Amino acid sequence: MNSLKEKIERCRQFFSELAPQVKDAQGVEELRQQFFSRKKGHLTLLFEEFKTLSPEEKKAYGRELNELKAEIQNRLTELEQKFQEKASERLIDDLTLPGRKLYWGAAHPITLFQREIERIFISMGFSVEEGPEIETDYYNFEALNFPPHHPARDSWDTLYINDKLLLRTHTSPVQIRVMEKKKPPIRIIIPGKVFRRETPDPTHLPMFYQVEGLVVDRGITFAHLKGTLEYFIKALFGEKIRLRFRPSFFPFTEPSAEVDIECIVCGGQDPACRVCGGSGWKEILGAGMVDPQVFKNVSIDPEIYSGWAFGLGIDRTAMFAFQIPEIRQFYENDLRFLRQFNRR
Ligand code: 2U9
Repeated sequence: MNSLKEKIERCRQFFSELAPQVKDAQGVEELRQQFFSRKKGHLTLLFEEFKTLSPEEKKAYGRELNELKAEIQNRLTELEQKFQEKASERLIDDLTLPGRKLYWGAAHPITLFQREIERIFISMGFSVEEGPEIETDYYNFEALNFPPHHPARDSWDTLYINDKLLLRTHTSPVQIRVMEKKKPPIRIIIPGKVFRRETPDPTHLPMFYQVEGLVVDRGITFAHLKGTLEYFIKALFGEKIRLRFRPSFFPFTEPSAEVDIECIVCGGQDPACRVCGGSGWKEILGAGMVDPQVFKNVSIDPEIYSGWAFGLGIDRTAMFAFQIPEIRQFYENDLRFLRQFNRR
């Protein structure tokens, strides 16, 4: 009779001849049965024989037999995986299967609001301009008539990249760049990201969106500013909304104004209103006649040309329009929040 050692070797040989002939998952299962079935499996029989050996012989063959078992099991697992992958490839190719549901992306609420603002100004003959988010001190401050010691230049407000470069704190540098290149008449709006050194809280973030506008031509007056902004606000908030202009100050405009609209949350009826603080008014934008010094900085003659400009925070205004108490909700990517604005 052959020794167990020879039988182990023949069993190994036999398996290595059969394994490459397997064609599918069913073949793998048949092969497994051939070697491991409880009564007649080749390996099962070898283990039965092993039990009858003397302790010395057991010592000699135990390890070899276990190694063979592990080899065969590993190879069977490999074959199983191979045929499983093939089967799933076939599933992907199967054109008769029902399709997978596609989730459509949708514009972000800030984008929707920005597009609405753009649409209104485009309807009045404005065009939309863009410019760099990384700026020089000259374009962000100096050209806009910010005195050297103006608090906005302080590193508490401005995110500096190095001595020369900073993240723009408003989109105004784009107006300077446009005026350097283009002669009046100019009618533009500039939406975009702006950056301030802020600690995040319910109404502040270090990055937010702004839209600014600029009109330059011969004979432009404060009446044009007032009429255009009134038309814009009524197009955005409805014909019936009341608004008021208050005097204000900005380094780049003179005279300057801030524009309030009536509180759409309480209509001025709630002395404890969280949105307007009980005043009944909500500040929505700043504006003014472009300071003659700003025109001189871009070689436009202020004796011939005049102009007006405005600035509005898109996030802040969208919060007011949609009655969102937390600016951070815009940037948390919570689909339950974002889907409320999906107008598809
Ligand atoms: C040039 C000349 C004038 C842009 C203006 C404002 C008033 C203003 C703020 C509103 C809320 C910024 O987002 S905010 O914090 N802006 O109040 N901005 S006038 O005036 C310019 C800009 C460029 C060349």
